Amino acid sequence: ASAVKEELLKKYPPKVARKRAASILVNEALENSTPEIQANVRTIPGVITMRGCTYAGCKGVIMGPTRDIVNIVHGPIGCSFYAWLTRRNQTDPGPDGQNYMPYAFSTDMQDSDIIFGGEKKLKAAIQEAYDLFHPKGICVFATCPVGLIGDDIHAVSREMKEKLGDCNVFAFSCEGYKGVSQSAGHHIANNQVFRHLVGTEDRAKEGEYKINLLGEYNIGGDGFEIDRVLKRCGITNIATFSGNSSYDQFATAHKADLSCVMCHRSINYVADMLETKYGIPWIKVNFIGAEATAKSLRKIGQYFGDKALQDRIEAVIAEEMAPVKAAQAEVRPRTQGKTAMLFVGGSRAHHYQELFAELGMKTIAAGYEFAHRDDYEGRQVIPNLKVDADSRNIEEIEVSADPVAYKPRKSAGEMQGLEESGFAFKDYDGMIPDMDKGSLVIDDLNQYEAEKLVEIFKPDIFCAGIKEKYSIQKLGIPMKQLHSYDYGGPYAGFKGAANFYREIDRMVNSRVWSYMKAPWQENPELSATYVWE
Ligand code: CFM
Ligand code: HCA
Repeated sequence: ASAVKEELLKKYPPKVARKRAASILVNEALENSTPEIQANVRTIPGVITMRGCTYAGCKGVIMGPTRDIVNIVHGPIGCSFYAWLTRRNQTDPGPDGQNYMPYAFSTDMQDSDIIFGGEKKLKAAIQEAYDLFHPKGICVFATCPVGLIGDDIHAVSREMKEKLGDCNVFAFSCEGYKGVSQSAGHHIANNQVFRHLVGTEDRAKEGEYKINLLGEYNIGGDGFEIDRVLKRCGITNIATFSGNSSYDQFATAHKADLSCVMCHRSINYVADMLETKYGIPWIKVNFIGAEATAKSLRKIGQYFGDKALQDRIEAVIAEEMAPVKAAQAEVRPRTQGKTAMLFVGGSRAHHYQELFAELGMKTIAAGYEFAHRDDYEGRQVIPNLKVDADSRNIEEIEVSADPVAYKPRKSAGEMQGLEESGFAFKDYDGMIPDMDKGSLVIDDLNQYEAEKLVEIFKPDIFCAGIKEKYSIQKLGIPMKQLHSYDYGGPYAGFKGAANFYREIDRMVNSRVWSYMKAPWQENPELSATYVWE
C-alpha cells in the first residue's frame, strides 16, 4: 500500500506532493493509537476536488430539508438553481400542506445590485414571500458576492422580522468562500438555528421516550424508514435535524431527553449546544446497516433503562431482522469477497462500510470530502486540533446553561452507572479504527487520484457523487452514488439494508462492464499523449 501512495504522488510537483502526502494514509497498526491524517484544510489550487462550497453546506444540506421555512437565496440565480431540489431530501408535508421545498426563492442579483447594493431588493423579496405564503419562518442565505459587496443581511432580517411581527426572519453569512468546504456551512447553519429557533416553543410532541435525531437528512426516504422503526419501538422523535423536519420540530428540540447523532460531521455542534444549554445528553448512533440499526436501538433502550422499552425493541429487531437475513443469504454467495472504494462527504464513507461488510465485501480505500480529523481518528483529537486562519473564520458561539430550561436528564449517579457499564456518551471513534490494516484512507480525493486508484486496484464498485460518476464508469467500473443514491433508496434501517443488498448485487455482478471498451482502448491511435515542454 505504501507503494500505491508513492504512485499517487509521483506525477505531482514536489510542493503539491508534500501537501497531498499528509492527506493520504496507509492504515497501519499502531500500538493503542490511531494514525494521524490531515483534514479540513484548503484544497490545492488546480486539482479537481470533489468538494462543494460553504453555501452548499448551509443552504442545501442543513436548511434545505425543512419544508415550512421559506429559504431565500441572496445572490445570482445560478446559486439558487444549483440548490433547487438536487439533494433528494424527501418530505411529508402533513395536514397543513406547508411545503416550500419545490420552490427556488432568489433575489436574482444583477450587475447593478453588485454596484449599488442589494439590500433593498432583499427586503422586497422577504416582503413578497411573506405576502404570498405567511410562513412561520424566512431564512436568508448569503452567496459569494454578498460578502464581497458588504450587504448586511442580518440587519435587513432583523428589520423585516420586526416589521412582519409574526414571522421569524434570520440570516446566514454562508458565502461560498467562507470556509474550505461545505463543512463551514454546517457550522454556520447550526449556530443560527440554535440562536434563533431552538427552544422557542414549549408545546412539543408527547411521548414516554423522547429523542432528537441529529444529522439525518431523509435522502431517498432514509428518515421515513428510521421513523417507522422508532415508532414501532415506542420511541418518540421530537425533532430531526433536518430530514422531513418542520419549523416546530426545531423550536421544540429542547424538550427531548436524548440526542442521537447520525452524521457527526454536520451536526455535532447542535448536540453539544443542546447538552450545555438544556442538559440533554447525546450519543452517536448509526442506522446504516441492519446490525448497526439494531445496535443503535439497543443503545437507546439502555439509556432509558426501562425493561418494557427494551423488550419491545428486542421484539422489533427479531421481527425486522428475519427478512433482512433472508435477503443477505440470497445475495452473499455472489457478493462475498468483492471490493469497494468509498469517497463521500463527511460520514457516509464510514457508515456504508457496515452495509458492505454485511455483504461480505471489503472496503479497500475510503475517505471524506470535508470531514475533520475527529471523523477519521475519533473525538479524542478535538482538544489538539490546530486552529488555522480558515477555521478561525467560522464563529464559535458561547452557550451556557439556561437559567429556566436547563434540566439534567439523569442524575450524576445514573450517568456514571451507565458509563461504568460501557455506555459511551458524546463519543465517536471515527472511521480509521474500523478499517482494515493496510487499507487506504485519503482525504479530499481528487479526480486524478480517483482514476489512479481505480487503475491500480480495479475495485468491484466505486462509491462517490455525480461529478465522479461518469469518469469512473468510463473506466469500466460500476459506480454507485452514495449522495443521491442514484435516485433509489432508502438504504437506512432494516428495509433499507435489504434494498441496498439487492442493488449492490446487481451492480457488482453485471457483466456489462467487462464488455465495455472505451474508443481509445480499441483504437490506441485515439489515445492522447501528454507532451511536457
Ligand atoms: Fe452528513 Fe449528509 Fe454526509 Fe453531509 Fe453532504 Fe449528504 Fe454526504 Mo452529500 S450531511 S456529511 S454535507 S451524511 S449532502 S446527507 S450525501 S456530502 S456523506
Ligand atoms: C453538496 C450536496 C451533495 C452533492 C452530491 C454529489 C449531495 O455537497 O452540495 O456530488 O453528487 O449529497 O447532494 O453532497
